[in-house]
Amino acid sequence: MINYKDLIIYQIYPLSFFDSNDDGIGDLEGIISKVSYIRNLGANAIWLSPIYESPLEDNGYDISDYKKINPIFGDMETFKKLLKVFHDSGIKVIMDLVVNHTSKEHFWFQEALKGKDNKYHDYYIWKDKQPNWKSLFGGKAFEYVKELDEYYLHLFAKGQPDLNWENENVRAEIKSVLKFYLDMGVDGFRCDVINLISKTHGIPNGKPRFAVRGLEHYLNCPRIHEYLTELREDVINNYDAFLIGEGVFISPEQSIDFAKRKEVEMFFEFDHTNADCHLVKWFPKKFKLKNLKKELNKWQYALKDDGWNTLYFNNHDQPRSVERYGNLYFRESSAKFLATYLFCLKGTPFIYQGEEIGMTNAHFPELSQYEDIETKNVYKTAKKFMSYKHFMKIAMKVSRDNARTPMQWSNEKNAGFSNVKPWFRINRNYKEINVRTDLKKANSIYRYYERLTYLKKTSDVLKYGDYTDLVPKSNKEVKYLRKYKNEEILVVGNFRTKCSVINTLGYTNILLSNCENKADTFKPFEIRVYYKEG
Ligand code: ISL
Ligand code: CA
Repeated sequence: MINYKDLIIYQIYPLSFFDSNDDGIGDLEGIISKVSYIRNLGANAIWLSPIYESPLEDNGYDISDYKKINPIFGDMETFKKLLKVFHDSGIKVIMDLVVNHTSKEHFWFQEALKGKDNKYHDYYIWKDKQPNWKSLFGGKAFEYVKELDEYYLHLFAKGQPDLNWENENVRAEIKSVLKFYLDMGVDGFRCDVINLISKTHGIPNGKPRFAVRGLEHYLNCPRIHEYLTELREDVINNYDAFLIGEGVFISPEQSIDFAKRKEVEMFFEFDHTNADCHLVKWFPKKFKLKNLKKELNKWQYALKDDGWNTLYFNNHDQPRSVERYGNLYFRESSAKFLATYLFCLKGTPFIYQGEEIGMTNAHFPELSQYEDIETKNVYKTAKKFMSYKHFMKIAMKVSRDNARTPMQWSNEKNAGFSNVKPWFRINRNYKEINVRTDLKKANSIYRYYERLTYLKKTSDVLKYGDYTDLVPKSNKEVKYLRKYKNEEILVVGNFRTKCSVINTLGYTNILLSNCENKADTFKPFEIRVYYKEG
């Protein structure tokens, strides 16, 4: 049985990971060639962002054929090879499952457009009159189709029509997709925006003055449990597999509810990503450590006995944490600090490609340099009330493209990602920040992660211990306890940019630390993990 509580999951964004065949785009052979890199880091699972056939309007989160691999990444044989190679190395493979919507190029949608009596028309959500819902990518959530004189729902981009889960044929199709990959040996799925798949029957208008209009009609709506239970009982539970949900605006109580019903083992929550913004990242506020702690603590305490946490700072949608929360002047120590803080909490940790070498935001100054559909769409709305200059100032910090630049493998041309011009710009700092440099250096961020992943995997107290934050209000220090049976761990860190004396409560045995230092005075961004027995 897979114990998902034992996993350390490395997220791969295939477009930007490694190009094996000189077309400037990352691919499956590229991922295969890096298996030892991932194994040596200590990850025992990978999550692949979507690799299915797709027009890539939303970089693969718009699927046009669930049972085909996008030829730019490889083919089904190469995917089977990838599965074997990773499994042979003791690494589980988790795929991304995007079933709230498809691409508009999907055969089902193309058929749906042919007429109201086409079998596939009801696979999507249509209305004669346009409800007032807003898209999560900016603008309206409904798009008019002249030939049908109807509007279809797209919670994301226009090219991502929402599937109608009320239609049992849709559910049967999705189950067949799950079965297809589970039969091949896939170990689980990260389920994209899974708490949005059920909509209020009839698609009524949303509350008029609500910021995200329509939200109350698709967020955790009643049939969600019925749908997920059906997937579990008819398919997933026949395999040794598990689900990670992406839970838009999900609360700890809801996450526990899903876990107790044995529908989704764990969720990506979003609360802690609001430590530097007002609800959505486009309205930034100054980052404060105590705001981050407040949200992480809320989840740590609430899921003490039931449910299970995911631990993440980075993914393909989030700007790079080393500069979002850390400090670029202390890039190495603050990257290690954040990793330690995160990994020693209770839950399954995630590493997003490049995080293990402290990759930073891209800061592209012009909108024309961006690829991300969300960034471009949001600008269309934002320009009505802010200047281009102001928008770009925000985008440089928060755009999803900050996380999507090609992986920096070496200081060679194109950062060693590809021999030809890559599909997307490389971060200018690749000569200094890259894997080769980190592998050569004994105390690099990568080398620190090797120790951290080992510690997490081999320590029961880090996996299962109770958690207590000793300084929840502090913006300057991290200090928390983990306790399990007769073992204790104390994590203590100095979040200041200057040295500081910190009381380590009599603990003396340091298991891991990002500085060679035992003194009472902590260096800037120094963090230590202490251990005590009995
Ligand atoms: O990225 C976000 C904010 O910048 C989120 O609102 C994001 O759109 C939301 O978390 C859903 O994300 C997932 O589904 C999207 C896709 O674009 C994201 O990449 C994916 O992680 C639609 O499929
Ligand atoms: Ca390629």
